[in-house]
Amino acid sequence: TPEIVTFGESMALFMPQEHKSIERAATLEQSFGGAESNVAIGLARLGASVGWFGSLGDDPFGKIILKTLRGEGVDVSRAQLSTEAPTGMMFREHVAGRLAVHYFRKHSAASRMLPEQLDENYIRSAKLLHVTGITAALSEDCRRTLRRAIDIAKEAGVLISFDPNLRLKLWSIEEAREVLLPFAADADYFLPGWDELKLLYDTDDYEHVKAQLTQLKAVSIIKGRGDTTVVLNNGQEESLPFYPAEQVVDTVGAGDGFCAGFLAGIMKGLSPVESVRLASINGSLVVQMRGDWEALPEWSVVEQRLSAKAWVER
Ligand code: KDG
Repeated sequence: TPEIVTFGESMALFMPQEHKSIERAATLEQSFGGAESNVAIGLARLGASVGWFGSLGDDPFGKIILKTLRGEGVDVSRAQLSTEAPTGMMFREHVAGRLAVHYFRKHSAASRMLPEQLDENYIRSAKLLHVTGITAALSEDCRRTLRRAIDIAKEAGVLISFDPNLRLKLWSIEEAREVLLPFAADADYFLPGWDELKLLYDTDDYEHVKAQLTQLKAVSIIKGRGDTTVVLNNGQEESLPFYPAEQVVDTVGAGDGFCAGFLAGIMKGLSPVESVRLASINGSLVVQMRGDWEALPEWSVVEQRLSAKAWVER
């Protein structure tokens, strides 16, 4: 079994070349995305042992997603191609300079995931289970599946990492709060963005949020408070600067790249603070190219930047 196991929905992704709107684009470029598979690819490129599973449609999109993940070295032995429902799709475009996302995923294969389909031993024999709040937003069945996977991991002493990945296109903030905060309470590593925390705790007051997070058992990694990441670990707080990106082309996937770097660090036995350094380098590389995961670096690249420590001490 892989050391890190993750699951969720991956979708075909279509977007115009350059920063165009769909209405103005004659052709669309094809890729795929999905927060958890983005993380899995990131981990595999850093040399970690990782498995991703989920349901995809038995269609060209599902097939190329599986083939690509397999080619990246992600274990997909527990993933399924379903003949009952299609692979979900998403479209991204730029309208008036702003990124817009359109989902076509309502009755996708992934949204029909069931707890009974989980391979319990696969989860039990991992060291860490990584999940995100997107899965909880897909359907009642997916929410139960997520709950079950977390319970299996907890019972077996498998570490849990949780990225809330708030997607307000999929559900309301009220619903998200009610469902996501209990999941956060089960996590060993909680990786929210500061913007997400403000919404989840319904406040701009950092001290208040900090007090809430301190009550969780998790090490909390708050991404993007200003241009820093804050590590809250057992009442200790440490702030680290973002690794500077030479150019920013596409910020989608930055959080997943960050997460992959962080978890790779933890699996290598680094401290949470050291893992955030790695995470920050990884995240900064993702934003310099289009697509969610294409620009994720290999370990040698990150290692080189990690040893050039100047940015840490500035
Ligand atoms: O983090 C990037 C993801 O948002 C993207 O790949 C699509 O998983 C996705 C989602 O549900 O929004």
